Amino acid sequence: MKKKALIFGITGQDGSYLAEYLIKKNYIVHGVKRRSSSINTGRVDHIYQDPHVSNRTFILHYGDITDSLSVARLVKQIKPHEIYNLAAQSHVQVSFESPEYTANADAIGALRILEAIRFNKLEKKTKFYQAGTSELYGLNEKTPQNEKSFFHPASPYGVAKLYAHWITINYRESYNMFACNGILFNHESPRRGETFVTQKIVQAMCRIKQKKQKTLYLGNLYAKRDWGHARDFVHAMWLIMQRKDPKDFVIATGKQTTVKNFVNLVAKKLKIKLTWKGKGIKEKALDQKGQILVACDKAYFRPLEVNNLLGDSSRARKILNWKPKTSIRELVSEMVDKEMNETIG
Ligand code: NAP
Ligand code: G4F
Repeated sequence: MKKKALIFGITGQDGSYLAEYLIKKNYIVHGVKRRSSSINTGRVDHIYQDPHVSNRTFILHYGDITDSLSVARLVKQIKPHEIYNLAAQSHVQVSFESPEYTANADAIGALRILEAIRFNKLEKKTKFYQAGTSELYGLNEKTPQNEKSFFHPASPYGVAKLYAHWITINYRESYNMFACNGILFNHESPRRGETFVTQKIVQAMCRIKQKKQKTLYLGNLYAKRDWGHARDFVHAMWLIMQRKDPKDFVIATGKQTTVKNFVNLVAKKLKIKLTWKGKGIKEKALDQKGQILVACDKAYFRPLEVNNLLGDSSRARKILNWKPKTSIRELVSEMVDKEMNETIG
């Protein structure tokens, strides 16, 4: 019998890679998409199967993580072996603008799924994965961060995810459920949303190369992130769910890069020569003709910044035998190639 997985957040970056991965592993994948006025399935269109096809392995359902009834109905109807909760308002800066919605989706969303498993009496059948985040460490800058490092979230997003983290552990301990957290550090890909810094840099630098844009405006150039590839990270999610006993795992590359260095890596790949000048908000990068290609804009600085993230994933490497396959240079190369191929013409 094929295993059934239910993915909340199927239309997102990770949801699309995870769905591909599970289909290859012979699962039937059910995914939850939100109703939207414009089409939001671009990342999964290539695996879409028409409802009239028999024995479908990829099935989409309407639902919303903020709507308890839809969550409960889907869990009851599908009775999945594995549920992956990847649904979230996932943008840290946006969470300062929409803190209440972020709490509803990112914190209570996890609770809604856990409760649906419990009151449908699926505790023994259904495993639950919660998409946790390195944003939990926030102001705890003691690196590298691992499963034992303390949490000090620094945004409404981080605080909401902290609730989701602990409610997952609470249901595991209270009801003996297989419920676990992946504490994932930043992971990117050509499918990354356009307002996250890596994709924003890639898209703008490609447009600058093609003379379609003059300047890229950024916020804090000195934030340090541990950036991996989403494809490698969804593999870790699946491994976490295959264990006999539920456990929480940090997933990270263990290598750190600043935002500024990410700009340099993209510029290098595109053969754009940058010269950095100035300090603070006045810092900028010029091309050989003295044109400003990169500048800072205070609109992109956050009320509170997470400066220093670097993960120690030795537990995952030891117990799950997981390690990242993609280097940051390969990640940049793949993102730039995809963008250039799509926009050339
Ligand atoms: P993403 O691209 O922003 O995808 C988020 C997904 O959640 C989308 O499918 C989105 O639907 C869906 N969603 C948002 N609100 C929803 C709601 N109310 N009901 C149902 N679905 C909703 O995020 P991602 O990068 O794939 O990340 C996946 C998960 O991992 C998120 O929970 C994120 O917080 C967490 N995480 C990400 C990273 C990272 O570096 N990528 C690191 C650590 C943790 P629409 O397409 O309709 O917007
Ligand atoms: O790409 P970012 O917006 O990602 P951030 O805030 O690290 O959050 C991402 O990773 C988390 C895991 O640690 C996830 F939980 C979360 O869902 C999301 O996927 O920003 C990265 C860094 C920040 O320090 C930000 O201040 O880049 C800095 N930055 C500088 N200029 C900018 C910009 N970020 C954005 N989005 N846009 C800018 O113009």
